[in-house]
Amino acid sequence: MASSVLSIATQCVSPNASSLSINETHKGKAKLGGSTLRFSKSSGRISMTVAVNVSRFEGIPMAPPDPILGVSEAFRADTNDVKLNLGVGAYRTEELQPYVLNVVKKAENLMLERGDNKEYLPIEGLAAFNKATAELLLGADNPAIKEQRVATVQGLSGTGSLRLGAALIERYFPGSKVLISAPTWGNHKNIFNDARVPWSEYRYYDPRTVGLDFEGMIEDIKAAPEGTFVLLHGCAHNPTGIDPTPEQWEKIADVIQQKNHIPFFDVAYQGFASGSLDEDAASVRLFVARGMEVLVAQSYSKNLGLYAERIGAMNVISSSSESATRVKSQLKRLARPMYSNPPVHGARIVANVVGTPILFDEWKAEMEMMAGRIKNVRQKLYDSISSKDKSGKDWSFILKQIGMFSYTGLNKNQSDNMTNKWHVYMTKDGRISLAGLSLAKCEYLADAIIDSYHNVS
Ligand code: KET
Repeated sequence: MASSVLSIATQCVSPNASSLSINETHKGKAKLGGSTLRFSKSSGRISMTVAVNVSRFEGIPMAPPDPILGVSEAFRADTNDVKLNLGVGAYRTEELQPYVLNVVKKAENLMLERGDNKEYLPIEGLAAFNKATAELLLGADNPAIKEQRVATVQGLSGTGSLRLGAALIERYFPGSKVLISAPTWGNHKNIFNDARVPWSEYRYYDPRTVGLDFEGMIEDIKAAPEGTFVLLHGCAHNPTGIDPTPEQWEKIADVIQQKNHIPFFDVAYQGFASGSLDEDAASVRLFVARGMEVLVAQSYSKNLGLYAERIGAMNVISSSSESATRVKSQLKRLARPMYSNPPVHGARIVANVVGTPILFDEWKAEMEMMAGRIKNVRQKLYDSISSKDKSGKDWSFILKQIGMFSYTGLNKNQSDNMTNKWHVYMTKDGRISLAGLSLAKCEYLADAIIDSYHNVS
């Protein structure tokens, strides 16, 4: 890198004499071409610094836009009225507006009435939140909770919790690998890369059947060296919207158990897949019921609409309360130098909603409403596409997929056409967020998909 500062020091005989004549009025600073000369004079020594307009950060290259959040930036920059943001997985109303849940507003009012303070939380987060979140995940009467085998630490939403889990792996399982589904949520690989945890992929999606490649998945998990961490999406797999059946989950658990692997669940959509919190946690609970040790990262971004509050948790379910205590102490140790302690606002909202029976019931109703709206647009999109497209292509995969997304099978060029020609913003892997779609826009989207699919290779 080019040096950006040039210093010249001139030794003078007398404090007032100088080989450079400095006019009192220009003392301190002068312009020379595009550069700035700075003078300072002390005890007979005049030093002159030339600050050249070359940044010290010259060697830092431009980062590419984020494949998901970068789509929202591009959407904001588009001035066309027909534009549609189906990039990020964020719930919108039928009017395509962001939605703050009523239970969240009620919980916030409760907090105001109580006049809660803004003291630091402990490193592990709000105790009432940690209790509520583990119970929501595992069921309040889960033996693992009763036996105090669950180490729960409040995290910076799903991402921060995954990052904490990755840091634990890096520190205490050096050399261990994480197996990640192909494809997966765009940020998983970044998280493990930055935590310096090696990863590889297991087969998951079969483009021929537009379904789960179950045989491939099992083979790849079997082939991984013993003690591998297997990253699993608890429900509503992102981006494919394809989940294993309960029977397939049992078989996945069999292989993971046989191979002494460690399951690492990412639970970002509890309640959003089926509309039921318990049903959506069934995969995690099945593994825990077998007595397996499990890592689980949770997020409240989607199911409580708390995207910007950054609230989630890292849970480690261990085989003994002693090891859970030790694991928790280490999670705290990892968190302290990273962000010290987590924010309180979202934690209080979750604790209030989950811990107040009336609010909890209301939350479930609101979640069903959100999941229901997504199901309605899913159906309408399918109806629109299948009535407009005369080519005979089978679009029924749209109905089979679950959760917030539809994995359309559109390739990068076709996805580019969706954006460039139709102003439909989506990720380049062909994923569209149905949570950002309204019934009114389904026909338009159907036209865009049909055009992109048939007219772009
Ligand atoms: N896991 C999965 C599978 C996931 O889809 C997301 C977010 C997260 C974790 C993390 O969310 P957090 O807000 O950190 O709790 N996914 C959406 C948003 C994003 O990419 O950040 C998305 O896929 O659009």
